[in-house]
Amino acid sequence: MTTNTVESTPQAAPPRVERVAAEPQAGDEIVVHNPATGDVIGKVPVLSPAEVVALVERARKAQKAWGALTVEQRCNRLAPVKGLLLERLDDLAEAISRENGKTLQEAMTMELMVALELLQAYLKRAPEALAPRKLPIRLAKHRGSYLHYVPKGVIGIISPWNFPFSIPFGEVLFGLLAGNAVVIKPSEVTPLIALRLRELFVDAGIDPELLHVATGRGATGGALIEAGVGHICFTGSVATGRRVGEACGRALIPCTLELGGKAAAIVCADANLNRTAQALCWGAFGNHGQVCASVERVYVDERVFPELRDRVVAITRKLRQGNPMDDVDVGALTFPPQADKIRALLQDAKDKGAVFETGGIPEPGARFVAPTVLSNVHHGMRVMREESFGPLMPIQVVKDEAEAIRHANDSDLGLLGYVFSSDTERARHIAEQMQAGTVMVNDVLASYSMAETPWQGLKASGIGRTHSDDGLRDMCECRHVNYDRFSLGDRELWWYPYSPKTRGLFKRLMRFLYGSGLTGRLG
Ligand code: TXE
Repeated sequence: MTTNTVESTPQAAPPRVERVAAEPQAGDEIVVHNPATGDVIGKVPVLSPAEVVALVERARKAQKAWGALTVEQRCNRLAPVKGLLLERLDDLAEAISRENGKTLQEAMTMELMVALELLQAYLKRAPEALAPRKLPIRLAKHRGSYLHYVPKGVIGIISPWNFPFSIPFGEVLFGLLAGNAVVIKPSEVTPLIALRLRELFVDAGIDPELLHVATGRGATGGALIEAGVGHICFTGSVATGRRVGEACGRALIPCTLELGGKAAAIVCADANLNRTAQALCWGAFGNHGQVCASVERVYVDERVFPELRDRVVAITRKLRQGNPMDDVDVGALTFPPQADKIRALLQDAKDKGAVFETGGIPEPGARFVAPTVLSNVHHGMRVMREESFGPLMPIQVVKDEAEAIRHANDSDLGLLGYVFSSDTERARHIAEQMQAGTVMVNDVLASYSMAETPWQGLKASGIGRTHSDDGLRDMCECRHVNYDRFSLGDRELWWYPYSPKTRGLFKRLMRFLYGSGLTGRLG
């Protein structure tokens, strides 16, 4: 029952499918900016479809030797990445902050620590998670069954700009642990940090041919899907996720889609309001609100609304915003078009009567959006229904928890949900009724850093999961072997020749096996 010398199923020749985005022009390049200052910080080439196919082919060749190692051997080879990452913490945090606009502290905690925890947990857990799994068989006791996990070949990762290090890092690590080679197509907004990520693995001794970065825009991502990879991990918007899912469907390859979120936080009357207010502020404004798990809307019991609002406003007013490399709490917006989306949502809310407790409508093209707390909001406003991906916290008052749950579930998205209550039993009961892939009680965002837990969306928030044992196994072909533990002679009873005698025997056997009560079974 060994999985390690088994080769991946060869992928069918890259299918000829309709292009999903415009073809790049020769010599095209991406100019990368520091979002806080507008300074140019680098340039990367836009790879053509032919160049992407060539990278996938090189990765596929390197995968043969890597996939033939045992999982333990792969863990040993990947172990030096941890030490090197620890050595490079400051350097990498600055690189992330410069390219993405998040504060240095967020680069440390939300990006680098997540990566370290994934390494620490899965360099140890991977052999067990990927070990063959025995299946219990009720009837055919003479046969045994097990599942075993074989690498898929080359994993294609299409990653976003909001967590340019930690998102592809987890997928690269799991892809490699599972015995695959990996090609990353990073966001065109933050491609430099993906190159630093590859450098980290290569400097730690991983074969450079096993991990490639295909820089480019949407068309390069489209080309990666069509280049003959065995699986696509995509994180990004719902609209692009649908296109990626369609393209994977045409290519008949599995995909993991991590899309948008509109996480609701339900605040019960018995919540610890001090902790709740702090959690909500960090959950709504952390990473400038550019988190698929961000607290995007709050439903608070009317009995505690005034006190919660006052606490939230007091915390928000103290937040220092500015250049993320300085000592601040909130950095810059990573993706300039985001300011227009936020403006539109806030204008709509204002027109419909929302009260701005803090912040306001940003200028067009703003690099910094002030953390904005809104009250007097309702579901007729876009800000309660569409993902803002900005530092906004609209708070709606509700009569009771039933109304809160109804509103929380009134969304096309279902990634994260949050419940605040001092009564854990009651909070868990509410959590179980929320339509979200993960619900956290009395905490926000942090389950992403708990490597063993799945990150998964319901509804339009996605398909599949990353992190966790299941996320690791998704990087493999799950194959089933059914074998004879001992022989029942030359033939099974249901084989040829058929006869009235065997039919009668099966009739009696079925009554005995599936009838109810002693008389039913013996009858
Ligand atoms: O995302 P896209 P963008 C949301 C956020 C943001 C919006 C747009 O609201 O304003 O998405 O951001 C690649 N085939 N989120 O434009 O388009 C693309 O090059 C294959 C939420 O950055 O989804 C990039 O690498 N790939 C999200 C990646 O897909 C294609 C995080 C994501 O790009 C492609 C980021 C195509 N046809 C943005 N078109 C979250 N859930 O956290 C684009 N790409």
